[in-house]
Amino acid sequence: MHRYLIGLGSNRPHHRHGPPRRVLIAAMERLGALGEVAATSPVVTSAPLGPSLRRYANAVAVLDSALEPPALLAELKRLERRFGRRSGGQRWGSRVLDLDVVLWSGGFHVDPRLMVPHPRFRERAFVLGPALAVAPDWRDPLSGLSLRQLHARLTRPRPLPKAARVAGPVAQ
Ligand code: A4P
Ligand code: MG
Repeated sequence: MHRYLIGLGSNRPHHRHGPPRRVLIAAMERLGALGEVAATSPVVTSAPLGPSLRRYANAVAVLDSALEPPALLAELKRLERRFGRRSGGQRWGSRVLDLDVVLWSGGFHVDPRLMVPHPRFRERAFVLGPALAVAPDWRDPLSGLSLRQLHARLTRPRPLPKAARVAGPVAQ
């Protein structure tokens, strides 16, 4: 059995489920077909990163599954298509449903089709915020930091490095 942290995003309504927030709630239910959903986060909304203009709804889910990472990715892609996502659109374009593997209990998984940990999750408040609600102590195998620590780094202003403080204000 493996444990996965799955990131969910949506910035297009679905004809039956409705607005992005409802899409994510429906998708989190459907994840149960792939194993057992141990926890789901609240849904947050944020401005789009990238070219799309529509606001996003994001959430994360903790999924326990017997599937190996490549098989899980194939199922996640199938689920995206079932929610009406078309393949071949613009990268980072608007989408009904995006499912990413953020972390897994096996540490790293590196192949051209699937990189875990997700390469960009450490800079994303819309992943780390929801993740804090469900798995604050899960450690990123790359940095060794917990999700709580990664989130704090992202949201709390940090003091300047000591050298910069000693040097005083920089001339304009
Ligand atoms: N792939 C590699 N690693 C992974 C992984 N860990 N999880 C491959 C999932 N897929 C992974 O993904 C392209 C290919 O990445 C997959 O076929 C898989 O083989 P995609 O979902 O088809 O395309 P994408 O989502 O447009 O690209 P990408 O690079 O996955 O983008 P992201 O990182 O998912 O970012 N702004 C806000 N506010 N909220 C968002 O959720 N999301 C994105 C997309 C941009 N801006 C956003 C948000
Ligand atoms: Mg994606």
